[in-house]
Amino acid sequence: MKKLNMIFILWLVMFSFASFADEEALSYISDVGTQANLKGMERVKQKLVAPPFLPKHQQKYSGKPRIIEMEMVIEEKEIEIEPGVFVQAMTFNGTNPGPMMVVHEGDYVELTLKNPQSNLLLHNIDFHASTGALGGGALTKVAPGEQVTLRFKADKPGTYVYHCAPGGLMIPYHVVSGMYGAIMILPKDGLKDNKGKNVTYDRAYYIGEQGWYIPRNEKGVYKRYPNAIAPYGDTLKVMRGLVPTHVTYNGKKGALTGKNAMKAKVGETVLFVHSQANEDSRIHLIGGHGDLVWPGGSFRNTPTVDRETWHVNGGEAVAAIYTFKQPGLYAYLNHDLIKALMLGGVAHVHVEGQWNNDLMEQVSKPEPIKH
Ligand SMILES: [Cu+2]
Repeated sequence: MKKLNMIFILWLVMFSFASFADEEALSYISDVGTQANLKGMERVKQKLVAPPFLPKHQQKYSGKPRIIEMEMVIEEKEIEIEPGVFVQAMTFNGTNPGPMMVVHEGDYVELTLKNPQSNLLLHNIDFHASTGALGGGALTKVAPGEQVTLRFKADKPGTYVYHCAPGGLMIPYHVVSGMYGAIMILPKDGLKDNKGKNVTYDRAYYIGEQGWYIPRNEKGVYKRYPNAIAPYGDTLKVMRGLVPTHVTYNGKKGALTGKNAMKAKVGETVLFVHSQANEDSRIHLIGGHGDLVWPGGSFRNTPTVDRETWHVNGGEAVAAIYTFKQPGLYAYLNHDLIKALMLGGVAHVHVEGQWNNDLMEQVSKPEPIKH
């Protein structure tokens, strides 16, 4: 009972602290300002899907701007990020990361966010792609049992993170508990290379990198908790060390390796969108490259070419394109190799096709050194 009271007080403190910034942000919002003109605009429903997949979309869209309606349900749920290691995750639509949204420049995103009664905490959504009201965070606070609908204009083509930001220390706590995802806003006339020539992709994958900060007991065993707020105090202590205990690519160890590896064929061009909502990351495709990488995630930036490793700042999503030229298994990882191989930040791409001996050949097999 005492513990429950503590949780409630804590929740109240966080809630009241959080509301200062919101009141300030909300005080600017009124009916007097510029009105959205949505008359006659087509409404399209987008069915969101679990990563690493993207919802069905067109790479080019030359029509009039549309209102893209989507819905996300917040789920507080325990997930096993590797065998025997559990976290009380907070998620958009039950996955880590949350689903990728795809719209075109000039479209309006109209999101209905539901926080079911079965959850314990207040949540919201801050879209880095949007403008105003703390990225929509001030307008989307929903307590358990509530829903809210936010509309924003997708006027910046690029890939952008969205995340929960309920205020104060709850912001990093919710983000490191898994509550983020990404949106891709495609230019109407499609993606362009560094020379301004159109590029298209045959497949697209979305990888969300997550650092977890899991408390241990006196014996060094990772602790398990009954709900999303119970680990708060312990987790904050681990967070203060700034070093995650685990890093996952799409929510758990093995989510994108082995039989879950991403797939491609020789000759196919693949778009990879990588997001990190908290720590920085350095992406590397072992045996391949970033043929085109859009710095900072903006499609307005000229893509850089032939990258060996590319940076994803904590709080951004970055798109890269690669055309596979050789079959085999590729590791896609954080080239902070400690994070990749000791903490878990790795995915695989399994590529089918014919080997090209012109690009690489084993001239002689390993054998004893000849004198
Ligand atoms: Cu949240």
